[in-house]
Amino acid sequence: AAPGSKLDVDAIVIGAGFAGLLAIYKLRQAGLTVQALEASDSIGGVWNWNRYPGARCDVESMQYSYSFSEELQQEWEWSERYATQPEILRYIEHVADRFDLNRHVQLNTRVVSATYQAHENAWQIQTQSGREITARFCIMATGCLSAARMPEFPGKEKFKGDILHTGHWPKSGYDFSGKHVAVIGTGSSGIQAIPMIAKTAKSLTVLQRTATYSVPARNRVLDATEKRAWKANYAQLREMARYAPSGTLYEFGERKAEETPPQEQTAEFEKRWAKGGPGFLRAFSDISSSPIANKAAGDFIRAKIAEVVQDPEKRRLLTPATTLPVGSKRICVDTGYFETFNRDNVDLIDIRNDPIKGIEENGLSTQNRKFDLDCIVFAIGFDVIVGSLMKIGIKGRDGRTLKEKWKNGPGTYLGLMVAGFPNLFLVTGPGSPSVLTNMMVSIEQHIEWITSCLQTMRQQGNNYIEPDEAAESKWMDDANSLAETMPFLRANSWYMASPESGSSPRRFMLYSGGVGTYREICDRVAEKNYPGFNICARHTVFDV
Ligand code: NA7
Repeated sequence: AAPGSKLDVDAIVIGAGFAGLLAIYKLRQAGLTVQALEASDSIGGVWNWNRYPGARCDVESMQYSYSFSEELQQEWEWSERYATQPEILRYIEHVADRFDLNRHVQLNTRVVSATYQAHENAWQIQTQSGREITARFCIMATGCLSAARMPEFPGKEKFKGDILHTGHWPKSGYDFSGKHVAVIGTGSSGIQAIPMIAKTAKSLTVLQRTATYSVPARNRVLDATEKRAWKANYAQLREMARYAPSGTLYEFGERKAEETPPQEQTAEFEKRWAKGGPGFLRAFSDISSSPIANKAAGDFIRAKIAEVVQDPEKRRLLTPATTLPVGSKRICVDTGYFETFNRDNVDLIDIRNDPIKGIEENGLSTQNRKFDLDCIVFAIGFDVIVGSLMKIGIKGRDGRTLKEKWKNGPGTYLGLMVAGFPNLFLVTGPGSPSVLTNMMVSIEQHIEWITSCLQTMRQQGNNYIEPDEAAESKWMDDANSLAETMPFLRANSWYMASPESGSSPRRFMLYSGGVGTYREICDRVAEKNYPGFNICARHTVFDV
């Protein structure tokens, strides 16, 4: 900590995934002392927990990596277009070693509470083992898709077989061979795991609540020429990505689908389908803004599913409803997902109409059927965006918890800070572009902004920062109004704060104006000396 301070460190970072490790690197570079606390026995965050078969990133590997070191980005060799979980984890470990970050990380340390102490102007962090650490600043690098959701299915404890969650996969792996397996959930994780599990399991029963849009990944080995082309222009391409709508570079279609003749529309969609990846949604400039264009994209995917899936009933069930806009839920990217349902050992159950009744000793029952199982895989997702924050008892300036403060929905200023919670920074939290973006680009933007803010404060002799209630309310209202203008964001999805995530009424949780515009807003706030924030110097018992 600063000379003369009795605090343990200047900044505590909670979590040692991509965000936490970058926070260590940047804050240390800025001259702050840092301690990161990580609940797991290894670093990597979601890439440490999500070890299920088929787990890979759906942002291309050349774009899903750190940009802070030119040497790093030149030297690291990604092997495939979309990196697998083990390769991403190897990358994270390489970065941690190369930049000597591990010595700032304490593993096996779950934080149970973080309490702001006004008389010390510091955060007191308590770990599960009872240790207390004090720091002036606290950075919540806890992830936005990291708190594995596990609703109570009646009878779960009676099950004699194995229960797995994609977001909390055993490090030792799991052998499905010869087993009767059920997978619950068909989001990105389910869609990646299902084709892999089907290859070895004796039988696989997929329990689907909502049919999902998915585009083929067309994953492949990255060839040397392609990598060279990226690397020759890396700095420039990264800069473009920083201002791209979602922080990922695609071939952005400039025409509107609404103004394109049907045959040309289909040709463009075909081209994108053949290329693979979420760039499909960038075929035309109006897919997210025009219901007609959006339906054209949806119809194209529906027709592709119809071409692949042979069984008429499975085909019907796997076809996303025309009332569900494409992109209202994060689009899935798959390898042979729909084809998997042509296998003899794979069955599909519609749990929207035949809901799960309960789990028993030997399997699972829906209202109408019973399944004998050796293993149940929950691919049901996460308590998104706020989940990992809610797991920690965070108590602010007035002794109020973050849970109480957010009981009618989460609120932040710029997605970065919360009124009543001084010196506490969020990364990819509510009110930020977060899961609408390439997470690496968002993480780098947040951490750079926070670091520069703390440096400025230090230069000005300040040690206290808190956003105004008014700035916070306006930010969240504006974010919600912005989302209301985008039809595809009005559909039900985990982009919405719902009563389950503490919000009543339902509200849009994120900033949807694009990562580039968001960056410009944040930069402008910094340039103007932080309007909307109260920044000052507090003299405390801890300072000499
Ligand atoms: P998602 O995208 O939240 O998907 C969860 C899936 O599980 C989805 O199909 C849900 O159906 C289903 N689900 C959720 N709760 C239940 C219950 N209680 N019963 C039955 N089915 C349920 O999570 P993923 O892990 O796949 O992906 C999350 C992100 O992580 C992904 O976008 C990547 O960026 C990484 P629903 O659609 O809600 O009806």
